[in-house]
Amino acid sequence: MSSLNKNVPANMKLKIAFILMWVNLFAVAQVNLSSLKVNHLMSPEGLTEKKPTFSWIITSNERNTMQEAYEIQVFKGDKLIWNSGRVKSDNSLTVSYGGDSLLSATRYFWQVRVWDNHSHCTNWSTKASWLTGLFSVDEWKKASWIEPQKQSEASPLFRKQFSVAKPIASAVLYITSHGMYEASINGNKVGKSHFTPGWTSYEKRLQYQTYDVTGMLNKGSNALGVMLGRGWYLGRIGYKVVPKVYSAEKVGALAIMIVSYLDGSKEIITTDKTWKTSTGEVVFSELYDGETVDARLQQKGWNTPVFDDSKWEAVQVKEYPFDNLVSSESEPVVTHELKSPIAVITTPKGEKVLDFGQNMSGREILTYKGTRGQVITTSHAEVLDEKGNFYTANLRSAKAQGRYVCSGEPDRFEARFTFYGFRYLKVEGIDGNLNPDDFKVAVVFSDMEQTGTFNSSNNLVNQLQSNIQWGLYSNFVDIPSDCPQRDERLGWTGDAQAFFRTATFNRDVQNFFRKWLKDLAADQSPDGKVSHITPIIPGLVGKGNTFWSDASTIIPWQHYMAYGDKQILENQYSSMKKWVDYMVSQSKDYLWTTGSHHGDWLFYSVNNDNLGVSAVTYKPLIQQCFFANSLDILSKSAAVLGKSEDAEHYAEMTTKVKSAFCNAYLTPGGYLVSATQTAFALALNFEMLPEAQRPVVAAHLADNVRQYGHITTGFVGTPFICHVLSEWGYTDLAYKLLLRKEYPGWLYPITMGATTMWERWNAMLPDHTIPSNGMNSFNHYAYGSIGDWLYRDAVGLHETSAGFKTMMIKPHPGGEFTQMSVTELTPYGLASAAWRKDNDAFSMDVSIPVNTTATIFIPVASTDQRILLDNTKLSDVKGIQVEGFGEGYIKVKVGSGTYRFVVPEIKNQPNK
Ligand code: RAM
Repeated sequence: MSSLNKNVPANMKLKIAFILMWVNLFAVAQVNLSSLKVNHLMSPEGLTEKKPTFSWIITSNERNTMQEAYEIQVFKGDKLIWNSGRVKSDNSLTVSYGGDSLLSATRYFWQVRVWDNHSHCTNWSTKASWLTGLFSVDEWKKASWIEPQKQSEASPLFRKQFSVAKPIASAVLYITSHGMYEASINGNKVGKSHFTPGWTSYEKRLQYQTYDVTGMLNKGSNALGVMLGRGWYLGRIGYKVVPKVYSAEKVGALAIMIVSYLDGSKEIITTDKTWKTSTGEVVFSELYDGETVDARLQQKGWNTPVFDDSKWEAVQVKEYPFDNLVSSESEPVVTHELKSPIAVITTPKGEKVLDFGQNMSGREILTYKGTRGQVITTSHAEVLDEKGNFYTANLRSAKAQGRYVCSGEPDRFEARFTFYGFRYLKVEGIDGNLNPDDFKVAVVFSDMEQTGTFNSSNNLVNQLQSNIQWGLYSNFVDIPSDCPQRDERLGWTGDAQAFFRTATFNRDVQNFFRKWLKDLAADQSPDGKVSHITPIIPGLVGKGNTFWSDASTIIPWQHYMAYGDKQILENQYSSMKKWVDYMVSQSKDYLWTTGSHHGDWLFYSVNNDNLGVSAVTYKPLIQQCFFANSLDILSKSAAVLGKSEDAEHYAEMTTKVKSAFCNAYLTPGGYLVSATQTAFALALNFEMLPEAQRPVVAAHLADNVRQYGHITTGFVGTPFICHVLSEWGYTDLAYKLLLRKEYPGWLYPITMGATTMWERWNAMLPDHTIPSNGMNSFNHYAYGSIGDWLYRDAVGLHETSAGFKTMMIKPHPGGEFTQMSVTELTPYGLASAAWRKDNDAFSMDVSIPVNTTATIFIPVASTDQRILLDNTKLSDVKGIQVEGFGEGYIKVKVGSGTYRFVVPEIKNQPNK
């Protein structure tokens, strides 16, 4: 739809309309709106943000399309409560609500239309909505915490019967718990989330969830049921036993349901002393140890109105402060898919084992009719040992077992308050052969939208990409964890920051990390130290560790660059600053050498190191690099937030910290006190060195890689090494590291059948023996940080300003690949990049979202190499801006749209 200017006379308008009709008939521009989000969530429920932000994605079949203006309308019911008017702006990501105050517990609708730079105006989008949360903690005072009479191992049930006398307009349930809850209404589970209310720094931030339950209520009698498990709040958690310090000693629930009737009246049902409690079929539940379900104890229909609860006990009512209650703002954990076994195995020891073909986080669903009282036990393992037997030693003290007691009727068992990290399931208690049809695995992780794909001509590398993604799925179960299987599963901050950029490429993790970063800040100690685990386990204190604590600066900054919303920097700024100021306070003459640190965790070290090949990097050298990097990030963040004094102050300090680094650790010949890959990579990546020295140091790094012939970095150096090699013209060596099939190397685990990333380069030896039982997970994502190099360097799709408003595509072909491609759902829409080598030709297919621009780097040997764009000589294509030649690339600036560049003769093309 095109807009006609108001000042044009009527007869002229007619003529214009007529002409436009003909133009439209022959060239119909299709400009569409999609992905309407409020605070980056699709139709969120429970938003407590008073000035929420709106975003949308524009698609168009016309090249070089930019948004020129937008108009937003917000409604309460049918009533228009805010109209932005036509706002001239290309902002389609973070437009703030500008109307009157919003009301608590209310649904709002909104729509948007935009004008583009080709004089098109879209239709109004379809309306999207959001439901506000409870704006004041006082609203919670209407409800009371309810607890069982005694804390036992069994999961308590709570129920409340109520009646609905009049026709309902809406019903909304706000609910949280100490421990985990599963709520139900009239026998049906409320929502699809698991492990609610999620894991946070509970004493300071306990989340509640908001559910629109309008469709779940009946006229007449209704029943609201809540089942609780111990979960992260009360269960065993942490790698050491620590005293419990959370306020509640029992599991408990807190809920408010607001029922609005069509006649305008309201009724509020809350947890209070009128609720009744009992226990049911879940008789034991722990995150590490598993769940026991006794189907004989099931109280059928306990959460329906017809149930007789006369034998149930009264609940205990308890008082706790409400000021830690916050509305949940990240996607819940849900079941993503059901996996069937790919093989039924009898091991040499005679164990009956099902192989699900994929290491993952999840839990089995067993549908089975056993004899009454028959006990079936399941155990979970990531791998089989060298003899092919079931292997659980690396779970350490985690029992990770399901125990199911049959009722005698057909039963369906699925754990509720736990999950397991596994590929293999051992089953005991079923005579004869296992029937694979009786078993499925529900794969569980946070419900983050898929954003990226990667594909190449090398299948082992494609499997590596799959392993990276499964490492993400398995470890993004409400918080970013180190591993999903052993007695750990903690939010190790270093692992999270090493993997963050790779994660942003694959899934939309912005809400997931917005939540987790708030816990990180809540866990920070008053002197500024950041914990190496978040949420913190009270009693397991470890703070102020380089690389781990730097998650507090690195993740907010990278989050901002990936998603383009500076609110993340506003949220985290004081936490970032406190951490940086802490480091400054610990340094002397800008050199920081004190404190206890994990160093280049799990670097290449050989047991009998007579040859001195272990790659130990001096810890203070690592510290100084991350110190400078955090200072630099803080300075850049201050600039984005308009805090110019801070920006200047921390920029000056960054320079001083870098020169202290050079004085202490750099030799005149361009060596570092630790001549390791990690040391060289960090110094180059964080630009610690004088410019003249950088190529010299890069050459030393290249020599080191050639001499070893393999990677030697641990968690700290791994995210950077390939990027630095590409940056300095050694892409051939980056490919050499990537493609190595022996230990240590990324493809070694693939040749050993791995389906997720391993914690150690050598978690399993070539003869399938497992060298370490203690700390040896087969599902740790830190080394998966190579993903970032694959997407951003090898294929080369890279943001050049926050949120991909501008981007570049700079491929680094090599490694005998014939093609590589990525697609990436950026905040502005789908971008893609692919390169291909075909006999003599090199081609690039790229697609740039509306409202963004890109610089495309086409690898050529010289300026006069022939380049075609969509079969026409590039220099003859109008409207294309060739920005020049440099470092082996022709640079071309383009607007939105899809483009195909071909270099017909690549004989002389350099290997980037
Ligand atoms: C291990 C964790 C994690 C690592 C820390 C230092 O126990 O699994 O991966 O960050 O130690």
